[in-house]
Amino acid sequence: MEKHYSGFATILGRPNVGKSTLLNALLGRKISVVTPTAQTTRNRILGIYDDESCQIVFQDTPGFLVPRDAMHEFMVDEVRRALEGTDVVLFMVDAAQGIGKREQELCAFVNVACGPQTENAGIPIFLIANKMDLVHPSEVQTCLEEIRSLPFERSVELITLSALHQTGVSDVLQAVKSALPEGPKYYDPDVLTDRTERFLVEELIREQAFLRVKEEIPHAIAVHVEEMLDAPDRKKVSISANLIVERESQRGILIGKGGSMVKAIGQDARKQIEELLGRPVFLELRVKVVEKWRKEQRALKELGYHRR
Ligand SMILES: Nc1nc2c(ncn2[C@@H]2O[C@H](COP(=O)(O)OP(=O)(O)OP(=O)(O)O)[C@@H](O)[C@H]2O)c(=O)[nH]1
Ligand SMILES: [Mg+2]
Repeated sequence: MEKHYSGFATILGRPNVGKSTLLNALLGRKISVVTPTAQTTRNRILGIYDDESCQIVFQDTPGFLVPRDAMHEFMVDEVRRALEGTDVVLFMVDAAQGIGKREQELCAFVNVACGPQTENAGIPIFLIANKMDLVHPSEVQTCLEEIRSLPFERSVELITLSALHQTGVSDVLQAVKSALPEGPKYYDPDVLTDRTERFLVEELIREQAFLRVKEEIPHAIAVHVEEMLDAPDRKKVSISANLIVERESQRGILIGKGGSMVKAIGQDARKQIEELLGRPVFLELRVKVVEKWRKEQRALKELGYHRR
């Protein structure tokens, strides 16, 4: 029988470098939400690639940051746990932005997490230079030299990519495939993610809200699906969800003039959800205030930001 390879490949990087865009491009399906706002992803999300000879469990992670509240601490914890038992690390940087303090910190973090005394000792690390489409051809060499200068404590292979334009995605796939250990399928070949439909629905609603508000407001938004009911003939799904913010003023913004904002969010989220579920959706959205939910463990837990 032919050999089968499998394992976990963890995508890491500071916020906004394009991790979730890469996950979706690798799978050819939208699993993880993407917005121009940094700190869009808050949970570790698995996306499972499967073919005859291998199964790769890609992990999208929240952008690496210095925590300022309990929400951030959860996010960094998700990154830490994603590294536990991973087989490959995909360290992503935004080539157009170059190397900053955050990359240096993340590099140090990876050096420790994959150090010689750890269970990750010796696992392959790929350095992924994303957003190459934004780098002027005359700058490419200098840009890649800077990225290569990151002080990893082992040799790393550099791969250039534009996740948005899907160039270089197959190189990432090939590199991971060739780095995987022999092993069985961990998931049924039909399974695409470890996440429930309910979670994906909440994310799609949050994505639409993020796309419409600016500055600090996106970070104060969470989404909670209260009810998701299939019609008896399974032809339609009724979803009732809350958009949660921290303050009355934010609630006003999300509701918008005469309810126009929440209506627009609902309309676009509904289209996305229908695509996900493959059937018509009735979506009822309300905007609720939960003061300081980002700082309180109980609220975080209720909103799904806790260890699973
Ligand atoms: N020009 C360009 N933009 C990209 C590329 N990849 C991603 N983007 C854009 O960069 C922004 C952030 O992308 P995400 O995939 O959400 O980034 P992320 O690393 O998952 O961000 P967080 O979840 O916040 O950590 C979005 O507006 C993407 O469309 C790329 O290759 N080129
Ligand atoms: Mg993301």
